[in-house]
Amino acid sequence: MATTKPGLDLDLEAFWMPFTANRQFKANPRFLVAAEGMHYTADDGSKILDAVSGLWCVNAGHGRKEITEAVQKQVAELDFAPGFQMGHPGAFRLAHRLSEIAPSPLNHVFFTNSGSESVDTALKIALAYHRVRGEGSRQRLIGRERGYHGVGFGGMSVGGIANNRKFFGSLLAGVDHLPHTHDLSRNAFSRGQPEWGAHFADALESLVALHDKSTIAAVIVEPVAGSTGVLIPPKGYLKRLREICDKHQLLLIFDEVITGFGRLGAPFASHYFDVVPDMITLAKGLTNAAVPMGAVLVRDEIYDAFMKGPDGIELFHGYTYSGHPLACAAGNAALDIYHEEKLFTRGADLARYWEDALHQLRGLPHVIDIRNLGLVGAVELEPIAGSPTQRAASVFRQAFDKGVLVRTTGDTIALSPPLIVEKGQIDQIADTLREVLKAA
Ligand code: PXG
Repeated sequence: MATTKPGLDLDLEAFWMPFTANRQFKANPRFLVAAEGMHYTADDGSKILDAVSGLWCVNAGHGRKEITEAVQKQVAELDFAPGFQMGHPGAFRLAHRLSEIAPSPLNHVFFTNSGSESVDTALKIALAYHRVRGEGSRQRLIGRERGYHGVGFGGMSVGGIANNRKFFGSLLAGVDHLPHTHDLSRNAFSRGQPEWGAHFADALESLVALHDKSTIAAVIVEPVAGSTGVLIPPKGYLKRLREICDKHQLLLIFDEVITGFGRLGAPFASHYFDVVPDMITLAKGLTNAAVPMGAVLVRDEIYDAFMKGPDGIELFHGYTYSGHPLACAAGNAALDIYHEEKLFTRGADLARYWEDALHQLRGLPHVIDIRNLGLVGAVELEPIAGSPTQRAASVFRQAFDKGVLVRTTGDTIALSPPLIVEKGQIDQIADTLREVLKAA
């Protein structure tokens, strides 16, 4: 059956949309046709304020001319260069610049094309690292309940969102999970990091006792869990995870696909929380989302272990498009903007204003929690009995009709505007949500 989009002369059937209720969307399609700065333009010409940076990725705002021009120039000059046994300058330049921003000593960069690929790459590096240094029995990977690490088999396996796992068989063997840290009975309406809950990290000691450290390769967590609905780590939690990993020589991987590139008001969450992991996975803001790209930042010690091996290929892993010239051009141009406009720290300047604006929504009908850190925020709603997700879905639709794009996950409204957001626009986001929630 052909469904069509009136006015755009489009048949909607062929495109199987990702993470989308296809039938619902196609019955009532919403199209975006242009974007600039803080706004999308919908196909009816209306301007929509982007309160989620696209999908947490357009950190410097839309339609940045510097990035457009850099990509245009690159595609005309060198459209593609093989990345295996060949190089091009943009990839080395971008890797070097990333290593300068990264917390020391994460001085090496492996390029991928998405967050999912970054996660699978980091997990593979962790397994191979233990093997090349002579501890190949370390094969277990530990993730966390409610974690989101993309949709590859590795990321899905360490991830902890039931719907993303249950359809896809038995996943990777040898994976276990830490408990998540979300407890509304203790922490509802915390401003910034919750005071209570560092002890959730101690569950790692229990997993080490159960499996023995000699079987565990790595632990992966999002410093702030994004997709599952913005879960802020309790004070001291990440430091404690780091200590336990050190004690048992487990690699600690921070998945910073969302928290990277200024989202918390520091270049990476690792800086914000003052905890240095062994690897950091990146994507999204790396190119300001203009061209797909991901990366894994790797500690010296790990890279060096591979470089001491026999001559020849040190890591049998890579993608046709690892370090693609267009992605590198976009990445280099995005870094220029982040530095020139001081966007890595702008979130810190605005964090208090953002926090106050969101917490003013407390007391509105069905609001059971509000949480925030840097320029991330979430409003959790009481689900409609028997119809989970419907309340938030309705808020999403009404906010869109009033000109603000938010993101929902379960019954949580997630917010993460581009880092160029102005105070007046923060007010607009909060005012729109207030209007919609009053009637929810
Ligand atoms: N890790 C984390 C922490 C992510 O947030 C990925 C890995 C996977 O990245 P790719 O590029 O393969 O999608 C992500 C992606 C949402 C939402 O609204 C979040 C993501 C993607 C789409 C929607 O919560 N995060």
